[in-house]
Amino acid sequence: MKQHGGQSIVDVLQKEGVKKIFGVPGESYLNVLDAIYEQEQIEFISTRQEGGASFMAEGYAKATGDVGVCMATRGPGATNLSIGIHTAQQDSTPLVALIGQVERPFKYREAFQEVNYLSFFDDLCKWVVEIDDVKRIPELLHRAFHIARSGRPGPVVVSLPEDMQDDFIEEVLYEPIKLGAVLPDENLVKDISQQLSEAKKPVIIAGGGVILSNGTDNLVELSEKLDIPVVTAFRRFHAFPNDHPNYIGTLGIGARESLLEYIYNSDLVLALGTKFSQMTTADYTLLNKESKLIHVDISPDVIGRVYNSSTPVVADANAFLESLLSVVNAEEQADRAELVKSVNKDYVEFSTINESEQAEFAEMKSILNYIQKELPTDTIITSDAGNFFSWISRYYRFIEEGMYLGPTSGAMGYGMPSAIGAKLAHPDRHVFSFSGDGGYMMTLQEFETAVRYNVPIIAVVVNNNLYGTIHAHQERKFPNRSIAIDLTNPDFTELAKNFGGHGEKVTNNDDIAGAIQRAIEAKGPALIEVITNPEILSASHEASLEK
Ligand SMILES: Cc1ncc(C[n+]2csc(CCOP(=O)(O)OP(=O)(O)O)c2C)c(N)n1
Repeated sequence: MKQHGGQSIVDVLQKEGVKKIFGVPGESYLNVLDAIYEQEQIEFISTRQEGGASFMAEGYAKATGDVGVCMATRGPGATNLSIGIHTAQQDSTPLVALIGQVERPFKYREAFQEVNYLSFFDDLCKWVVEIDDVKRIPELLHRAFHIARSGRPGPVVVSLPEDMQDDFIEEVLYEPIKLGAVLPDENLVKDISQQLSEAKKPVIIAGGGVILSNGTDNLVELSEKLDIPVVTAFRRFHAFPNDHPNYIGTLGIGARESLLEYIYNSDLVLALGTKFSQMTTADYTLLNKESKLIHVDISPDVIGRVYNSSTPVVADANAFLESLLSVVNAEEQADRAELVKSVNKDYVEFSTINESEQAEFAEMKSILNYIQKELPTDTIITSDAGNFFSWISRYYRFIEEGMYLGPTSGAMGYGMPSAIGAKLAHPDRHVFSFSGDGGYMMTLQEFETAVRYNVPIIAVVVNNNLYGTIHAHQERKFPNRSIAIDLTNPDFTELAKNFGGHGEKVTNNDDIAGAIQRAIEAKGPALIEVITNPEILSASHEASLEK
């Protein structure tokens, strides 16, 4: 049977199991849209800006563990889309971005909206491919999915010249490429088991690779068998249950000094599926050159990039854990029980919320406390970058099926669109996004997308009328010389209502429970504006004032 290019593209997407595409429609890919019209498996979620679309696809991918798909038209659409592509790259999230391109005979003339994607996206993703022959759609598009999800996952950009989509091909038999797990060398695993059993002060750093490979249960078992404490990498909280007695906290912004000291002085570090980002490593100061480092990652490119590991292992994190569990002997371990207890105690003290009597403002910790205590443990939290995040990082405990989706890229504007992606993936779970007033205003138009598709997210906007993080940086570096940080805002409550959603304002702690319950009962998109004390810059600042 003959298909035009658009039909062939949609055929591949169906075979890859795609259910949602997030994008802004454009005239450069009408054939693809028309082919989507013809079928039922894939829903096109039409967003208000391509940045929102790429964040939704990225959040959807993180929430499902499979490839997210977004779409944009030529130049202006493509450049708008790029923020989510950068985030997927830094976060190792599998994403395929399909982008329309100018007609093949018009290329290289700076034709209408022309951008050379090969150079533009070169540093932003794993692979950029332009399909200029309709016959190669099945081969190249399946390969795009394969590259996005294999090895260290990441984004792939697929450029689709408009006229190529008009060409016809015979339907081609070509199937998705599915790989088995990358297994570790057995002898190496035995050696590692020996090293771990002898270590006096070891630590396990759990990164995104543990989440992507579904390795959390095996990591819990290993940590219990060997009595080794576990720390999570920046914004990878749910790689390990935060209420486990072997959990000792998270790395990144606001990591406690005693935790950094503990890791620096460890004699053996087992790093699982982490790239040792600048944030995770506190500007590359995390590890001591004397410590042994067993670095397990699915990608050889990651190994040795930041730290020279004494035992490098190329393997899928979960496959490695399974292999290690089959050889470790729980009886033959150095005695570490007291050590684990004391570092965990330190974490629990640091992260326990003292209930507050504060009546003048609402407090982030009281909101988090409510969600944590009153809502199911599988609640999903997403966030932007911003100072308000320091409370999530310090106080919220991700346990059982609980999930955090946040940009390790530090992209503002991520929280609410990614929550939409997550809620579409898990309609029966509560999904809260947290943003500052600065970040929320970067993608607020996507609240309308949530209303149009009736996606009942709860968007929490922490309003201090300030680019607070930058204010805090300025106070540290150039005290009393604030510039460019003051904001005025619309009435967020009215804004949400104008969009057709539910909105309310929380000005003190007593309002929190009612506001969250009403937001849930609204059964549609809801916004809760939270008025916090603008004098308090972060969770650590607040904690220092309480002392
Ligand atoms: C897209 C983007 N632009 C700029 C920045 C730099 N930046 C980091 S935090 C921040 C201010 C955040 O303000 P807000 O969202 O109101 O949160 P707050 O820090 O006040 O809690 C800025 C401008 C960024 N991280 N991302």
